[in-house]
Amino acid sequence: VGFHSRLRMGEYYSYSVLSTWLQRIAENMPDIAKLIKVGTTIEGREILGLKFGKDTPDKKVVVIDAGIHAREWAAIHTASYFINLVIFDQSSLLENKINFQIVNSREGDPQIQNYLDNIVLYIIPVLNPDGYEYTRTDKTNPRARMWRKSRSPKACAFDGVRNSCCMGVDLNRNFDFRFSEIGASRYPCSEIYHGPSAFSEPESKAYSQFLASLKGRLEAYITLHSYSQLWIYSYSHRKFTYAPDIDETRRVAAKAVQELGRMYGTKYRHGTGPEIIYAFSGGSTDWAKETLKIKYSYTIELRPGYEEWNGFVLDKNQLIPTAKETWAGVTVVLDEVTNQ
Ligand code: ING
Ligand code: ZN
Repeated sequence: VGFHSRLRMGEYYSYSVLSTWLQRIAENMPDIAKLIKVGTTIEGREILGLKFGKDTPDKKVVVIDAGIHAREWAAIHTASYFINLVIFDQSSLLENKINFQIVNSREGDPQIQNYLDNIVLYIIPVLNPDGYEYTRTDKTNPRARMWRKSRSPKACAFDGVRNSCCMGVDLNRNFDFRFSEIGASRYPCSEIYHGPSAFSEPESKAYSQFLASLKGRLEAYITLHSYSQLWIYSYSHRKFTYAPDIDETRRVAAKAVQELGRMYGTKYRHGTGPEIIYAFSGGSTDWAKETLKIKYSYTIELRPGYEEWNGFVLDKNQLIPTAKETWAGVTVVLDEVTNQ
């Protein structure tokens, strides 16, 4: 437990380690980071995040999240890496101050300093901690690692043959955008079960309220998933259905995937869901785009490419490169918001 509140990157951590880490950062660096509590999960875990930058009412807000789907560990690592990037530079600055300039100065990254001075950035690395813990801990069930949904209690439905009962809701089908229309299932045993009604789940409900509380200031919302190497925008329930600012949305997405690819040559495609993978409804970005009128609302599918068979298990040596290139793409959006 050093002053830096550093967590070694390139590793996977339990939710309790990540939670303690977020708390330490907020305690050690109160000028830079504040702990935020989005809500409580069905199993009683706190959904925690950090708020970076001094909050004044005129500042624009950006929210980045990950881990709405339990098995998408690379996304959780990437969000954690973003936190590490922001605090690493800041902690070296702070340490210099605290040690009265005795320590050699390592300049903070001016780009990150620019964000901290001019916008408010929230990072919530694990939206579905119950599901995440289930994928980590239940070694008795080999399928647990591939769990996607929340851990809400069993619900039952007659599927034509029998009455089937299963746990969990796909939280990225539970938002109040064209709820249950397409690419979602009404059967609780499906991986894409949308739940009994929009925002029936404490996680999605609390998160929607958190995002709604930022309405008017929220300029960008980015949710990290894996995998397929895609940069997805609205709307995804039907082909050729766009928000009025689609040209700007596309322009920034194209620039982001170009910047991302510059680092290691990773190839991303961009488009709406039905343009590049499949149509679906009830997801967080489409809800945010429509309800909160957010300028930039993106779902990012990280490495590996869609041709990979089981990309949810990403080799540890790919974690840092994945996070770094994604940051390069995300800074395109952050720069748009900061400098406009
Ligand atoms: N993918 C997203 C999902 O929730 C998605 C895919 C997002 C499709 C946004 C269209 C629009 O199904 C993963 N990997 O969860
Ligand atoms: Zn996902």
